[in-house]
Amino acid sequence: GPLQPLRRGAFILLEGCDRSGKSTQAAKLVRQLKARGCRVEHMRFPDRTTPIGKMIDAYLKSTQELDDHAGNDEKIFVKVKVPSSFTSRFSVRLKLVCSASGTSIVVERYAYSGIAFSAAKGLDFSWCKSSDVGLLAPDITLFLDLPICEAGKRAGFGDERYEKEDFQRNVRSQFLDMKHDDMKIIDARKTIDEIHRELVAIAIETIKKCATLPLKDLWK
Ligand code: FDM
Repeated sequence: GPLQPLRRGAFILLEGCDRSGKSTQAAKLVRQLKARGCRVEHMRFPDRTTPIGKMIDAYLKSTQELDDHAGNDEKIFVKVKVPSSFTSRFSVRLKLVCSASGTSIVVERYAYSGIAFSAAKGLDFSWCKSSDVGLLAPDITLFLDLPICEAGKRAGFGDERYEKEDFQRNVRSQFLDMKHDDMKIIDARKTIDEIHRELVAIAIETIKKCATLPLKDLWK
């Protein structure tokens, strides 16, 4: 018979402002996809368990100051010629490309967060974008959109450096400026289970649709 094309997994990205429910939904989504027999792994940026992630964690908790060009993300460390963002973010490409088994990944935050937060701090939008051109593009980006006044009422809001309502409003508008066909806006005011069902349906559709499609690069 004809050769079967290799099937790849999907790159499913969850984005959103702080306290929009990304971690809750990512964990539920991964569990549900596994229950349905999908091979799937969970990743997040920043990963606060890595050495650089620990510095970022301290920065976000305001216990350590970093230059803004250095504080915003792993990618920053390009500045000191340690391409850490690339090691960590390339791990996204490695996961998809090196698993002929077709493992999908559910990722919390990625280039859009880096750009939205950096631009909201006043850094030049094109500069923020430039180091992410050519990274692996998500197959779908699910933007969990919660009114900032609602986010402000959620437990823990304000614990970290960026959790201020005016700043988050700016971040949200930066995110929305990057809206494109592969970015879906999800109403994050709904219940956890309603959102979960919506995300599962989109994820399954994306996994089916992408299985034999080529990978894409961001902004190329
Ligand atoms: N953040 C996240 C950035 O400023 N730049 C980035 O590139 C990324 C990926 O780090 F305030 C910010 C966004 C948020 C914080 O918080 C991470 P969580 O709760 O770990 O997602």
